[in-house]
Amino acid sequence: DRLPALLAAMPKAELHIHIEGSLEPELIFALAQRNGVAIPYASVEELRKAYAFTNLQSFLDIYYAGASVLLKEQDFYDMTWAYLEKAAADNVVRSEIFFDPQTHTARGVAMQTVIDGLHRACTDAKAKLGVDAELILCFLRHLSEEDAFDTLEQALPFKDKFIGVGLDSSEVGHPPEKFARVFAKCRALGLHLVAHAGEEGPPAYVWSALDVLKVERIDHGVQSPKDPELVKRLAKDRIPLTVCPLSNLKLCVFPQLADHNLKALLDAGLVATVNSDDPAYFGGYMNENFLQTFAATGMTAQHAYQLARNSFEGSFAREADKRRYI
Ligand code: ES4
Ligand code: ZN
Repeated sequence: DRLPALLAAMPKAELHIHIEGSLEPELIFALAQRNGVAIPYASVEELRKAYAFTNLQSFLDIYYAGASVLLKEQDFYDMTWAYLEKAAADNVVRSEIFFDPQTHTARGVAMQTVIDGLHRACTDAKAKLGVDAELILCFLRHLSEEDAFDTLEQALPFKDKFIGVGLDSSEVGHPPEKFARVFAKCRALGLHLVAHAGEEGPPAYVWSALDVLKVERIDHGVQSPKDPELVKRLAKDRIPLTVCPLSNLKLCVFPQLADHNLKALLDAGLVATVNSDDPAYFGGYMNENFLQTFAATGMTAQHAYQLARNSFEGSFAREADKRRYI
């Protein structure tokens, strides 16, 4: 069976990766030591044992704790470079990387420190790894719209270093329309727009991400099939869904990988893609997501090609770069 080799070797784009979710326990401990930050775990093994999640919130609590070791520009660089080396090994040629500035600015880290470290790693990746990487700034939806506006203002001096904005963190109870005005401003500034919706939340959140925020892609969106009219809309407008199978498994969105609806989304003609989300926490980077999901669901080489094509169609790369792969 040559499917695993195809999955590993095919060039692909990653459209849904939180860079703070690529922090491996070993690097968390190394940075804690380097920066003199105390963490409530005695060892790498003990920390890894805490990665037993029951839902999104149970993960987020530990994810924000892990990010507390990031203080210096070099810390942000080292984290991003480690991810980009793994992406290159998985034949990811384009990556659109989410970052959560509020997690850092709330601890007194300057916006410039965050963005400069992340962006320097992206620049080096193009030259040294052949990976084309760009940044997407995410607003934390459990915080206020005012806090998001403040974050945008702090980031605008560095607007040439990120290509868009997203919306992440605790979904249920924080619908997209809470951020209508800040997304309208980002749209007027010419930034790309995406939002997490339909990960745990209802189809109504996917509708309002599209119609109120006017996003170009939906992150996750796996709850969409609960509303057949929504599936029609996603198909008609070719709205990409950045699906994250191992994330959905680890956060108990689906009881088993065999129950995942990725194959159904593709067979319905949707522009679904495969992504790693928070690979250090969910048990695998891109190729591990492809390999495990294909093994569990009986998808074929046709599905593999479709997923690779979808990843480039859905990306915000320059048209000429996208056409090289589609
Ligand atoms: C996230 Cl899996 C997931 N969902 C929502 N927000 C996030 N931030 C980092 N990972
Ligand atoms: Zn995510």
